[in-house]
Amino acid sequence: MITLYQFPQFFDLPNLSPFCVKVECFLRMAQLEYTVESVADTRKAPKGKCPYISDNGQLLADSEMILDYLETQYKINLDASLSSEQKAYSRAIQAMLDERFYWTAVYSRWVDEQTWPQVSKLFFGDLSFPLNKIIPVLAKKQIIKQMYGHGIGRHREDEIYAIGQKDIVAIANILGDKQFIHGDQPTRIDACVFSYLVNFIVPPFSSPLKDEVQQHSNLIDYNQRMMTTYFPELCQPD
Ligand SMILES: N[C@@H](CCC(=O)N[C@@H](CS)C(=O)NCC(=O)O)C(=O)O
Repeated sequence: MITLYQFPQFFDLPNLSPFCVKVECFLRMAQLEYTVESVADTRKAPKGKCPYISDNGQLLADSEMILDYLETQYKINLDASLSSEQKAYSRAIQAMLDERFYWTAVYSRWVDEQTWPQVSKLFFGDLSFPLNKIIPVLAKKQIIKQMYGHGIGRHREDEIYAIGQKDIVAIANILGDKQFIHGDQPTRIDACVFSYLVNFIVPPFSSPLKDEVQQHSNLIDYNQRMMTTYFPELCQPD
């Protein structure tokens, strides 16, 4: 049995971590059975991050490596109908989102002074004094350090948001009027694209990135399509 280790769930959102949403969405797309274990502290995770899975006594970390493993182990191929060129587009989209766009999203939650008080309360509000004063400051410092190491943290706020907004426009243009990224059928990359969009559409955190997503009706419709198909239990009744 597969166990997915991911952060606790908030709002009507599969998860606040896009990487966790990607893996859970893929498990559902592939119709694999799994259970979820909630993780609040990633220090014991195999690579110090979420998500990770256990399967047949093996621990596996990193969303892309987990998907690769599941494809091999369970003979899943959601990309069977794709050409080599389409598979290459998928890889380029995934790299854009996971390796760069992700950090603009992190900025919008952890650094932007408009959103940080809400995020801090959500993540650390239950801690007792003085931990509720110390831990958020240390965690935020750590994130700022990671963003500086990545390079994105060296830009001004308006520059960071401009990068994120251009990435959102690129995704909206790639999707166009198709149902899914590669046409009428969902493929592996849809788990990744959805994981980011849903993380702007559902949580009540305002940011220029959320505003940008909301300007593209095709992205909103796509998100709704993915939600009703794969996470119907989180959809509000009309
Ligand atoms: N490359 C990893 C990235 C996972 C990742 O960055 N997870 C973040 C949450 S979105 C995390 O666990 N951060 C906790 C930490 O860095 O201590 C993947 O694809 O799974």
